[in-house]
Amino acid sequence: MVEWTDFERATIQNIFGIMDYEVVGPAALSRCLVVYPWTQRYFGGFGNLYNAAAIASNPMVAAHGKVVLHGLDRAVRNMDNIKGTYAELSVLHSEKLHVDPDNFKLLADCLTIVVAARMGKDFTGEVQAAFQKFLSVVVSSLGRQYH
Ligand code: HNI
Repeated sequence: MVEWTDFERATIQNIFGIMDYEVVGPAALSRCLVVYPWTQRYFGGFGNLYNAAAIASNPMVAAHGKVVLHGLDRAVRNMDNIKGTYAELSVLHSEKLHVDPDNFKLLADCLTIVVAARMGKDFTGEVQAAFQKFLSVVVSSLGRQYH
């Protein structure tokens, strides 16, 4: 079981509390699709992903970015049982969607970059450490079904 300090808990609650889901979700998923183009293969039904501008203005990418971010909400609300919280989602991504679990980390890194850019100087090393720890637990829990 993962132990969280009061600072880590407060930091994660705060980041998600001030999060603009409408902007951050789409930005993180778009960035992932641009920086790691092989991740596009899972979104064949999303239409035009031809270049960075097309990805940024694709409404299906934007909608799915929000879905993913709201998926992270569940972990925020259940910080003491993230593995259990994601049991079903892990099965879905492995058995049905066949998403290579390495990609979870790539999307998490894109989210970190988007959050860091928005928080500016408030994104201190300690805040980053808490956020990365949270995301690494998420990534490991989503990948659990694969191990
Ligand atoms: Ni992911 C569907 C959450 C990473 C590809 N994904 C979902 C859904 C949630 C979700 C929630 C909706 C499930 C449902 O309909 O019941 N995904 C998450 C989270 C992460 C993540 C929390 C990691 C932070 N997903 C990824 C990655 C990829 C990915 C890295 C591929 C590169 N996900 C998908 C695809 C779907 C999906 C594909 C189905 C999309 C659709 O609607 O067709």
